[in-house]
Amino acid sequence: MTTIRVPKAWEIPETEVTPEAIYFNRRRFLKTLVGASILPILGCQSSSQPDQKLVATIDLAKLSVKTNPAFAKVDRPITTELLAARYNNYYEFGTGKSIWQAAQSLPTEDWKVEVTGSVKNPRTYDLDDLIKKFPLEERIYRFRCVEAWSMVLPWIGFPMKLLMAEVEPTSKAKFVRFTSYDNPETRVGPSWTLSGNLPWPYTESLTLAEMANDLAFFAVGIYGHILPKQHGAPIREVVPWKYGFKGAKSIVKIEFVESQPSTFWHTLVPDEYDFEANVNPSKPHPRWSQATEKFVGAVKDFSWEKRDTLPYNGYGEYVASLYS
Ligand SMILES: Nc1nc2c(c(=O)[nH]1)N[C@H]1C(S)=C(S)[C@@H](COP(=O)(O)O)O[C@H]1N2
Ligand SMILES: [Mo]
Repeated sequence: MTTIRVPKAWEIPETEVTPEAIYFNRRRFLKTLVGASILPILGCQSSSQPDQKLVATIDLAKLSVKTNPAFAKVDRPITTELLAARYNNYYEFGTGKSIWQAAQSLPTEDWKVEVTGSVKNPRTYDLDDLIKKFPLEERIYRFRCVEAWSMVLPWIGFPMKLLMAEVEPTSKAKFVRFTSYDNPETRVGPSWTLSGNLPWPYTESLTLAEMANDLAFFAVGIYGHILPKQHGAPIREVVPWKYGFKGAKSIVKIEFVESQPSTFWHTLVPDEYDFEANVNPSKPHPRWSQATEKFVGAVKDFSWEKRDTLPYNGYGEYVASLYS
């Protein structure tokens, strides 16, 4: 086996550092780490208008989506659309942040979501039915990745509790598990690490009390459009009081289960990615502090503005009682 030189931290452009991916990147996937940074790409854009290739054809405006007044504003600006659309974590499409083009190969036509397990009404939904069944609303939420960067994103979707009411989990159900789309033949992300095979497909889980919380949301759109593929089209979880990895993208299966299921990051590195993963400034990640975060705001002054991390990412009034 040939040895690949591991670059020192100061040799890696800041915007490409992906601490979550360190396990895959170190030896085998170094190339994606040192690829083009996001800054030159953004520099080519003369305005902050989104590239039409990034946005989908169905205009959610036609469905007269309104902003939920309870979640209409946060204390910082909404991240510029183009920036949010080109700085992503979606490891099925690569371990760097610039996966937006690779993600365009995700096949989203005729999408189905299977709801199964301990539920009274198991059912497979066509995505169109889901979108029509539940009233869509816009919510402006903070977003906090465990890697200590943050954004503010205008999601469109519906509260998870509406789906719960529809399918009726049984009294035995204690957790819900979300499974992302995965095709090992087209997946460009890694399939193994030094510690063994990666636990694909990507899975995440919540307790039923968390799923029933007002904040827990299924997003089918963002910035007024249906979700671009790199954000997890056509449907993803959004749980803003938890670190970003808890929000599985491109969901194909929702399963109600009786005991805590295995999940992707927690299986891979349990002491770095705990199951609960609530945003907590006073609980450092084993490899870095969580006391502050770098806020990705506007393109014109892309500056990684440093901010204090908020307990529960600022959503304590909604969720703190779940954990007392
Ligand atoms: N299927 C899948 N879902 C995923 C991920 C992933 O790699 N695969 N990455 C997670 C992580 S670590 C983060 S921070 C968010 C990023 O969401 P965004 O790219 O839409 O900002 O998606 C989460 N959901
Ligand atoms: Mo993340």
